[in-house]
Amino acid sequence: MMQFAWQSYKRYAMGKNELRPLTRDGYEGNMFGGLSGATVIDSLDTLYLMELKEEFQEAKAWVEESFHLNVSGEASLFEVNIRYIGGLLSAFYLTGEEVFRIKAIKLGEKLLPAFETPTGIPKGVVNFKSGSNRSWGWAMAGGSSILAEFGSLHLEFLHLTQLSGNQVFAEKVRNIRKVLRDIDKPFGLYPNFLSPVSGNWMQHHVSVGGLGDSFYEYLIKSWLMSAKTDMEAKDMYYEALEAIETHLLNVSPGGLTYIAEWRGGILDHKMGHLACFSGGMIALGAEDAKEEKRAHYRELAAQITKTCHESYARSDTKLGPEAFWFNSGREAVATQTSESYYILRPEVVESYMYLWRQTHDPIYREWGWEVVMALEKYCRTEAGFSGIQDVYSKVPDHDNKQQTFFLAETLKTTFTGSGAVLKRIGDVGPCLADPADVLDEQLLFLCEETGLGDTAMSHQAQTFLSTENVYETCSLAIPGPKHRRFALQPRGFDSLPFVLEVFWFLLDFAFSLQLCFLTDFKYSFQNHVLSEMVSSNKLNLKVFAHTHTKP
Ligand code: DMJ
Repeated sequence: MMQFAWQSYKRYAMGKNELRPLTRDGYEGNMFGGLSGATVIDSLDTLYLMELKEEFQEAKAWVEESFHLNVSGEASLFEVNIRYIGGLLSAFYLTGEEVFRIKAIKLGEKLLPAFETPTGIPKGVVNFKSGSNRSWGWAMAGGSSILAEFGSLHLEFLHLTQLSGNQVFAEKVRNIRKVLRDIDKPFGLYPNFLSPVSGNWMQHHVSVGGLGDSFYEYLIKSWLMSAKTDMEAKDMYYEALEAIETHLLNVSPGGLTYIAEWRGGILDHKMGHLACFSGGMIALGAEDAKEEKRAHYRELAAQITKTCHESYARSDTKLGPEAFWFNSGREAVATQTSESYYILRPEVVESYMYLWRQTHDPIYREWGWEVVMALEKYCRTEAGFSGIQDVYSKVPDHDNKQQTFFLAETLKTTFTGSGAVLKRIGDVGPCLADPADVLDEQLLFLCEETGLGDTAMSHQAQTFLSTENVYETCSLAIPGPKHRRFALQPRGFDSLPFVLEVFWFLLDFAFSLQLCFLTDFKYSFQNHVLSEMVSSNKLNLKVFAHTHTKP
């Protein structure tokens, strides 16, 4: 899927911000101030992590040669930060290539005028030419900054300081933190609109979805990114979550847990697709919560994620709407056509990924696989992936946009949640850190072969070995004298005659890339033990190349 999305973009829109798959051309949009190539830059880490080496080199070459910063339009501070600076920083940390570091810092400097306000709370829009700034016209008549926007700069800006030595970036976001920490909060909640001039809330609308969402995410991730030293971020996160739970959390008559939106004490019983990232966030944060709250947060995360899955399961396409409601006897469905669209968003699969990693419950991979299938069926066009206007119609009405976050987030999250097994087959990682994870004696033998230790058989291992889906596994040719390939065999064939062996070898060698792509996902979702071990780097994949599995 990633290869198809990338190749389509490259073919029809290389260097533009986004691909329009129906018209087969590129689209620049009006959020990036004249910057181009948002898809290239947002995709860098996904390409790298998927080991799509050729494609990554193409993207890198484009950044080196064609990503120009001498632009003069109006840009969204938030969007440029998350897509361009975030993309460049990730690429730098993965590769150490200077080009990414230098361009990230230069671009960061171009955003600084947004912070020239009486409070230091940045405005949403910066003019690259004049260095002036303004708030969005739709944000309280142009007088307000948005919580999710100015609250989602902290991670990148700290790294800009670290990589440049220039303290200004860190100072800007520390000041935002201070304003938010010190201000009075209604019932401990953070409203979405704040005046960058007076530093007062402009309206009491609170949401974990649009306008608020990533502010909360950045708090818990700031805590984690600081190696758990940023106590302020930690405290702010858990306090905010408690207030959200007290005032926004609800359970529907049908038993679905959801986070409503709050308007000065009145609830809108709706949840946006964007709010579905919160299942993953709460799961992530559960680890460092007070002992007595951990199990509760894990359960809450699971319940919210289940609700978001319901919003997908209750549609005809098995993709979820932009917003879904809990009222008038309806639950987890959109109530208006204007909220029935799906634009390739990542939040729901992101929660599946976190929940999978935390619980190892295979249901999250089943759900992830459902999304992959639905994307293939309803969002794939001849020239790339597209959003759809109505998730309740089986006849897709494509919106003609392959969003950058589809490659940067949706596919990456699906991939990392799947374990990404076979693409990393050449890796040599630490094997079997935990003996309880060992699968069988053959694995033991192979682990010894790599010199990595003693093992014992586990219950999980037996479950894995009795999983017949193993036979749907994709294959790759594995180099090295000690390594044989892991054959793609038709179900029911335990050992194949030599001629067929050769045939299968040639077949899967020739088609490995194409074959792997889909079977990889299916395999990964279904065979959770293997996938998890790989994704948590407990397993040397070459071991599995030797593993003989039961039918
Ligand atoms: C992404 O651009 C980011 O994750 C943002 O924080 C909110 N969600 C969109 C994709 O839906």
